Amino acid sequence: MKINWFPGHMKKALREIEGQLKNVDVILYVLDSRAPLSSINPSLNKLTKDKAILYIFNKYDLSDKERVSRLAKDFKTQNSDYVFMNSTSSGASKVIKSKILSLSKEKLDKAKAKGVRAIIRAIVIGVPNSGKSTLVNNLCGKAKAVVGNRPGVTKTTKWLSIGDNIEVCDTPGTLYPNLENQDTAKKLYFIGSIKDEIISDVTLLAQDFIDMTKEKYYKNLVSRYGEDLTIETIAKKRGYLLSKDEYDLERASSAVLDDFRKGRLGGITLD
Ligand SMILES: Nc1nc2c(ncn2[C@@H]2O[C@H](COP(=O)(O)OP(=O)(O)OP(=O)(O)O)[C@@H](O)[C@H]2O)c(=O)[nH]1
Ligand SMILES: [Mg+2]
Repeated sequence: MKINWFPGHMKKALREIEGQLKNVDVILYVLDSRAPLSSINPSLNKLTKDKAILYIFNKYDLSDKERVSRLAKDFKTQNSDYVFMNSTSSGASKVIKSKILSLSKEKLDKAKAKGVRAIIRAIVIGVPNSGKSTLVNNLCGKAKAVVGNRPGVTKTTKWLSIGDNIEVCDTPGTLYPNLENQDTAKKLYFIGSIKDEIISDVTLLAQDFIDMTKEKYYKNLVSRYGEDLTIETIAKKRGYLLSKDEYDLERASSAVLDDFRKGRLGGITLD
């Protein structure tokens, strides 16, 4: 089974983002810290190339912090910076405002020299469900954008003022037309960026998740499921039955992925 999800609203959103990028000063690139490299959208690479970018390692609270700290170092360049973030924690976005202002220093200095007031425009982009709208609400200090724990909640772009002369644009989560790298596609599914309903073999994928993580995060898995890390054993141990002698593997699989997504396996980073 090939994993691919690129509905019409995403195609439209990519076009809208492309249009907006010409008028923005800073990109707030929201990465999911549980798979930050897989959260980079190759169809946006050309468009973001010469822009000031603040990479937001969001859902840092659910990740392997040591691993993420190491990966993040490569994201600081002359034109880009990064920050670790838990967007659900109130007030945590203060540092983002100050980084937006430092990345826009040239524009601010020019405006100051002319004696005019500059408006800094920042656009929030990232894969579905990475926490873009939650971050925007955190920056606003108010629940202005709709959020939800499933991919594809935001369907259109929306500009909001967050004070300090900064405006931010929330955008729909975007993937790309062809998820050729299925290793990346699987990781995006595990972190909840791909609609669950399009996945037909959850059992196979949940076993893949265990196999992908068991080397580095063996202790995390064993402390929740025991030594035998197969979906069948997990279904048996939990008493998930379809009938008297058939185990409900799908239920056990969904439970494993839900454990990961809710952070019940501890901090894990798949990249
Ligand atoms: N633990 C944790 N959860 C977060 C964080 N940021 C967002 N969430 C949760 O992630 C889920 C998705 O958040 P949204 O803000 O709707 O994500 P989005 O990127 O706007 O999603 P789309 O609009 O579908 O692309 C919600 O359940 C949030 O509460 C974070 O930093 N840590
Ligand atoms: Mg959203």
